[in-house]
Amino acid sequence: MNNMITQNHRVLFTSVFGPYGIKDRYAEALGMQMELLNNQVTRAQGVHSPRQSYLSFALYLLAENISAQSTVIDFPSWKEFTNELKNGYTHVAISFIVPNVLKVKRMAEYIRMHYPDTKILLGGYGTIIPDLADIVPHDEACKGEGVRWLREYFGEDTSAPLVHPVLRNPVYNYTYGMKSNPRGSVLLTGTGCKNGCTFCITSHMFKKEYLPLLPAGRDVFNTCIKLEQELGAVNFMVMDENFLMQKERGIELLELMEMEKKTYSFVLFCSANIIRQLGIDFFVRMGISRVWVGVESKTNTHDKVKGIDLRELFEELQSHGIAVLASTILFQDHHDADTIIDEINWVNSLNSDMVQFMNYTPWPTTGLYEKLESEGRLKQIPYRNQHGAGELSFDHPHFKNASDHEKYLYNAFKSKYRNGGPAIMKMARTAARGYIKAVSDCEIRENTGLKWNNTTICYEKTASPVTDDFMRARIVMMRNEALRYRPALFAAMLFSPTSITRRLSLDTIRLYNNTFGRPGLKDKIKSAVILVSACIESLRIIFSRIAGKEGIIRQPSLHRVEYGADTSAVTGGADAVPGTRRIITQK
Ligand code: B12
Ligand code: SF4
Repeated sequence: MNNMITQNHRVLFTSVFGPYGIKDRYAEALGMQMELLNNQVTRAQGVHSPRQSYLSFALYLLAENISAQSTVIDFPSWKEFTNELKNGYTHVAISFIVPNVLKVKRMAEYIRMHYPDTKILLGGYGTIIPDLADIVPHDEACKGEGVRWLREYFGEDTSAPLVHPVLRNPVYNYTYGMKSNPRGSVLLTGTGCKNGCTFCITSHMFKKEYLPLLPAGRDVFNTCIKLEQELGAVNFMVMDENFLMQKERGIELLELMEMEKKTYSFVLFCSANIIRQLGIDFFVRMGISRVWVGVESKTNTHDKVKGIDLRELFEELQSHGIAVLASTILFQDHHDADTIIDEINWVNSLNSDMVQFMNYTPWPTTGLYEKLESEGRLKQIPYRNQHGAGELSFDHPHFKNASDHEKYLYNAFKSKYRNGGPAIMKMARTAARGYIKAVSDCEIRENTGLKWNNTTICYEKTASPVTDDFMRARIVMMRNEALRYRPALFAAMLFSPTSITRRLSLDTIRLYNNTFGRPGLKDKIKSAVILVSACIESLRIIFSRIAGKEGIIRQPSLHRVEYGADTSAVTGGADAVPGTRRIITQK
């Protein structure tokens, strides 16, 4: 196929239809909300749980990087999806994950019935389903990196530079029920991971390879600039399994940030060994504000955590202002009624700001799946129920009762909350501690003539004292970030679950007062407004529970973007930003 033909194509990119997190004929409620924090990180934290939803990033990335005229619809209702089809498309490309397979089935069957000439392309993690062809009618399925695959499908240049989408992130933001404007964006820097941990679908999906989308530090930096210019964003969520594993890219990015005086900040995934290799000073300088670290298990030690004292590491990160989200897996084979509790207590004792608990899930194509299959231990659990928060899809040696699988998971979240306190209070504490440390460390370094060396990635002695302008600018940013939490602290204390966590909240308020002075009138008013909002939100949660739900289920609304037909998308590239984008309408 050539570009002339591509010009005649009209491609609709879509996510699965909503509502999400509500049990119906197509998907489950438990574990299926379109939110990260409330669904699988601060679950059981009730009113304290920060509420955010994210776009289906792959759709925009794909649409941006082919030259055919394209439309993205993200989070459509069934009606919005069927109405959109009336606009006439030659291809419908659907991104989905395993537990949403019945939604895709409905969408694909509808297309086949009403638009038999339209080609159906599937992509995303749902394509690992072994009997997918029997369930969902489709023409092609992309089982891996989509940009190269789609370009090949449409006969375009697969090696053309990548055009990065410009996306506001998150989609919405609520703190104690108070809505605020999302300010950040997202960086899609690469897919996959070469480590190939046996259970890990994000590695196996990409054949245990890392496939960079933004290979060099300069590509990432240029993309940050583009996102700042177009959205005013300076905080970025980095979608990459282990962004800093490509050390040279990270180091180059920091070098460019320093040269251009850009104190961007990042939220990212990073394994413990990489944090240790790069060192805390690099992390602070880079502006990492939150890091997601897989701890997996106390006994089943993976290479990435081997020999590392995680509690010490987390304390080091937090004392430098970097919030830690630890993630761990329940119901590994060595877990029994005692060891699973030990494991949960151990993870909680690491004192991270947040923990993601997830039930062990053997995803097709992984080493774990093959092992369990060969042992005859896979159970026939419907795909819609394979979301990591419910019944295990394999026979566990010690936990035979399905209700235990849900119960232990829920109780793990509850114990984290009751022992550690609300995540929002913990993150506020971390941010304030980081600011205090950054100020004193910077002062000491300036007075003793220590200067940052981006080649050795550490501070080194120089003949005379130097002013560290970059770090001073970073400190201003850290201060502002810490102060953003302040209005929520009073609500965090009043709604605290136990007397211990209430004392911790009070202590955090004192830390803020000692560091930043007593709150001014504006902050007091904001605190009062948040408190009222928290009371209303609490009542809403109570009503939701009476109605049989775990809490308030929020829905992201339709996000629709049209991309005009143009070959510039495949000849642009990170250096050519921002002129290469082809958006014609957006709502
Ligand atoms: C962001 C995210 C979310 C967001 C979803 C945002 C949204 N609007 O969809 C939130 C936090 C809400 C979420 C929720 C859940 N998620 Co989630 N999520 C992710 C995460 C971290 C990143 C996905 C992403 O955007 N990556 C960046 C893009 C660029 O990469 P990509 O999606 O892989 O897309 C590439 C290819 O796959 C391909 N591609 C993708 N779609 C398509 C479509 C076509 C047509 C083509 C050609 C190609 C193609 O091309 C892209 C570029 O190469 C992944 C883990 C990960 N690191 O990837 C888990 C992940 C996708 N989630 C997962 C799961 C299970 C869930 C939940 C059930 C909760 C849970 N238990 O984890 C819920 C379900 C919510 C729901 N109702 O659907 C699993 C899916 C497993 C599976 N085999 O299906 C993953 C892999 C995590 C894991 N390791 O288990 N999630
Ligand atoms: S290091 Fe993390 S992303 Fe990589 S394979 Fe292991 S679990 Fe997956």
